[in-house]
Amino acid sequence: MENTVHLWGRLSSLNVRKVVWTAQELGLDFQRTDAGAGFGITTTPEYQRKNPNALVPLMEDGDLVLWESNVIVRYLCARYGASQNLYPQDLATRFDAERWMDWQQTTFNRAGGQAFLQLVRTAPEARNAELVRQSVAATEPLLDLLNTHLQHRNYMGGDAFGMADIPLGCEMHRWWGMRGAQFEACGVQRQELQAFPHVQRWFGQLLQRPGGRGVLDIALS
Ligand SMILES: N[C@@H](CCC(=O)N[C@@H](CS)C(=O)NCC(=O)O)C(=O)O
Repeated sequence: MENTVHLWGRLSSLNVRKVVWTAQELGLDFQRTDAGAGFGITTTPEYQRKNPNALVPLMEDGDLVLWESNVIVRYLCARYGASQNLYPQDLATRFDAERWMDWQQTTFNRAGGQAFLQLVRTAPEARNAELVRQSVAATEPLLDLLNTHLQHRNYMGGDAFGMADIPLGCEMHRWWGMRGAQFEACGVQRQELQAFPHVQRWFGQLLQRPGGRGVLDIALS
């Protein structure tokens, strides 16, 4: 099958990393153009005709244009992942994955976002330690929840790697890509990965996947 997938977005974005990892996981011969933030492009009328939100990522596959990162992950898995069963045909299994993907967007990402913005995107002298503290307080119960979920499962959906592992794996890359010392410099104590042993085992498996190269092994910026 000839691939025509074109992804737009800078790799410093978690949402772009998700779709790149998915395309790599599926072995697609895709094209990616850096866009967003310092790369621009998203401000052009041509781009905004395709994505009126002026955000990344954006995907084009032939005439189909999609934005919203998790939707792109779902589409790519459904369109190109049949042999890998990344988009489960069984409805109960599929919607179990869907729910975790929504949880990533609406719950985990919001909880962890401020720590990332403060510790990675804000100059040390301008950091707001209270926002970092609140972000840790919101995230650690979610890591506990994830740890319990993964206690009896290899992956988010059960025995096999599936589409829900990708967005949540990208969240782990962002959360654990921030160092304990950065939190401590703000006077905030963060629990380390070993405190969540099932998350640690699962994330360790994700880091081994060739499809995650260039995504799960890059520094945060
Ligand atoms: N819900 C959207 C969020 C997209 C989003 O907020 N993208 C950010 C990067 S993570 C962005 O485009 N920021 C502006 C820019 O890079 O120019 C999705 O999941 O795709």
